[in-house]
Amino acid sequence: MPLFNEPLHVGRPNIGDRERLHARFDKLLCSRTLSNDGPFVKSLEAELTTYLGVKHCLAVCNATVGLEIAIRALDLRGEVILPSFTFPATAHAFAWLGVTPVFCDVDPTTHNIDPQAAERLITPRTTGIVGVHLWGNACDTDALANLADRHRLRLLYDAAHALGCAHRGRMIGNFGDAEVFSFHATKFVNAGEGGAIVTNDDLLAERMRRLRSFGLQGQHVAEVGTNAKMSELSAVMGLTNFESREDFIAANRANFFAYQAVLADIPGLRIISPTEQGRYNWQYVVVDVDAHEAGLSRDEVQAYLLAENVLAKRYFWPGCHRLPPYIQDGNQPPSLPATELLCDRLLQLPTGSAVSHKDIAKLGNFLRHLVTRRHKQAA
Ligand code: T4K
Repeated sequence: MPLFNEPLHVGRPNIGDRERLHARFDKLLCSRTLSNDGPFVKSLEAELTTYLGVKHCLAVCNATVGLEIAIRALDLRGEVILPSFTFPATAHAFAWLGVTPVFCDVDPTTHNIDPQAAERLITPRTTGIVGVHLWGNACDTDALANLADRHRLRLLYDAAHALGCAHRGRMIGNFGDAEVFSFHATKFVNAGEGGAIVTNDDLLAERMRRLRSFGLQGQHVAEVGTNAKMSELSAVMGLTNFESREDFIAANRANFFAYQAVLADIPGLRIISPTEQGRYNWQYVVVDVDAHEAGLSRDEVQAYLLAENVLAKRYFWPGCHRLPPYIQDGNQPPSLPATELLCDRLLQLPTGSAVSHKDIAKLGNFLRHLVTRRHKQAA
């Protein structure tokens, strides 16, 4: 018998107040307005604008397409520098539009793009830099802004993980030219599928609004656009879940500290803490596995957990620079030592409102038993 009868997932969706959800769906069905800038999309955008303290918020169908809209609106071409240590969507958004992603190494402590390494990758073809606020930890926004200014580059942030996180007292969403959030099912605030682009730049917002809806300016097609609109169904889900955000954050936070306590003295397992105090969404529980100290590799730990019905994740393995579409013409992938290290060592454990402290205690004790047994075998 596995340790858990029901599988324990990373990314099990949080569900907000069901009564409100049902009431909103009823209203939606009665209204027969299902898309095209409907009232629920507008409400979600208004809520996010206030919460983040930004000037403009555009709800979109998902963060990947949100990135694509921002890429077009910022006129990014040629080469763009971005971290390899991210979900493939970050790189794909560029490659999809014919922009070459140039993969940069990350800072091994923050797991975010290393601005000095980024500077070394700038060529005459570079038009922009992309920071990913991984696990909700802010990038070095000052250094990146400085770099972008000095080289006249655009600066875009993939904030898919970072809703509800602040950097030095300022909400993420206010950095760079634009930032893109994800409301995918696995994010702590989900719309089923969805995302939002935010910016404080009026002209950019106007252009992105056009691009989101077939290039339409009023009734006229002003330029080539796409369809990146969020449906009213997603907005109902997003709005209702957004209202429960503080409950979800509290659950994530309590889970994080429960994991921290239970993993505290297990040799070779170290839980990664947020890089700064203050507002944080705690939506990923990231553990660094030191194979030498633990006596087991990250992949072995993952396999043992899987046998017990725990679907831990290897975000992000392999690094984007090692994915087949980015190894062209038999070229060797670039040397990104910090990225390689993190790709080989990090493991994400289940959290969110579907995970109980009892589950965490059981899982932690299992990991302790696993490492102790290995140490005894080695002695
Ligand atoms: N940038 C970054 C840095 C990102 O991390 C992401 C997405 C994006 C951009 C793009 O955002 P979107 O275009 O998606 O808005 C998941 C998500 O699919 C992906 O959105 C997310 N990042 C990434 C970190 O995680 P997978 O491959 O792990 O998904 P999957 O299907 O294995 O699901 C994970 C676990 O969640 C499973 O064990 C089952 C559980 N699950 C999943 C879904 C969809 C459920 O229990 N219910 C569900 O409905 O990528």
